[in-house]
Amino acid sequence: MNKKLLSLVLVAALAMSLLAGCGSKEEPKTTTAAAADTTAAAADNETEAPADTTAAAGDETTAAAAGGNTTGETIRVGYAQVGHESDWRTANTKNYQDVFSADNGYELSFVDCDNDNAAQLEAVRGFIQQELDYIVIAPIETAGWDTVLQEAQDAGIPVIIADREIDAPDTLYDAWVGTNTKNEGITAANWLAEYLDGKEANILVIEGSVGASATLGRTEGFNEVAAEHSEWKILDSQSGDFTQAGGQEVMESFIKSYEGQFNVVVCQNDNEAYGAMDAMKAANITYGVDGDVIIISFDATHDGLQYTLDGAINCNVECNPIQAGVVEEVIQAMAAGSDYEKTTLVNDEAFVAPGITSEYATTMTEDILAGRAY
Ligand code: GYE
Repeated sequence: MNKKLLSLVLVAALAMSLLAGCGSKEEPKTTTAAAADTTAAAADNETEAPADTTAAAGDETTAAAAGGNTTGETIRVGYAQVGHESDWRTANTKNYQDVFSADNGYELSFVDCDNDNAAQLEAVRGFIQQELDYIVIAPIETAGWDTVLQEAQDAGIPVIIADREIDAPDTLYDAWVGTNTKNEGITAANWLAEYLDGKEANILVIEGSVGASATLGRTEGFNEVAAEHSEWKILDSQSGDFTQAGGQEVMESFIKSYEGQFNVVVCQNDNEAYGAMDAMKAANITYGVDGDVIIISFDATHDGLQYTLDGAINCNVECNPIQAGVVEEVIQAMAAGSDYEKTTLVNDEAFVAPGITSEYATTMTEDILAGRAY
């Protein structure tokens, strides 16, 4: 069993499938209060798949995952991946390649869709044509899925939506595995309110890719809390496409328009934060715990946490890319004809720079960084 996966905390949702015979009758499971909060927040978010989840804390569980294919026959899985825009994405891809390996009894058809919706639809149609056994999709955007999902269903191929969410009715896919990005946005804003303790915030937001549920969720969650703070002002919010180059470009243009007017930069992933830091450095703007500008980031990848440990990023909200083991567990249950969870949330936490203590986040240490493999 994969060690990393053992450390995942899952919230398993009740969400019974409308499809006869699909879904689990098990109680939802959670290990921490934070995980229960995650579920409750998801239930508030209309655009998200976990809206079906029921917040009920119960038994403890860890992700029993990456156990390998026990059916005795090779299982052919297609994975339509978003692209390779970020360190998070690279880690997610590697995790799928490790879990769905030939040694584990799988044949993985992996397509890097390079953030192109049309390419992603084409990839899924290719999987249908090849009559693969299971299709996994990390959807670039929330919209536009109904037709192709209907095609997969007509072909009798089970579909698992992973990482991000879609707008389609949940009768059109079989399971969903991912993180609650709205809750990540709420955590970031709650931490900021705690840190500022009533002081003014003039905020610039570097959003992720347009139309991605990770962008929509983080924005919605952050804005919901921001709306309760009359002392906060969001000066501007632009997409940096989840890339370092995008983050740098947006930050350079923000500096031109708002130099001297902002004290908070929210980057919706670590790579954007790296680009934003480069742009601020070049403009002699100081940031981090000893600087003039507070930086908030998302993902908490190894390098992002290194910057957090160094005090350059004040707060980094985790998003766990290690999800393939959970997807494999669902596929193994489907193959065995057993019950499985229709919706599985992979839990996230948040980290803050040394010297900061928070009710919403863990203070970074060398040990935490040493334990972060991706
Ligand atoms: O935060 C970002 C990636 O969908 C949660 O996509 C994922 C996001 C992640 O490119 O780095």
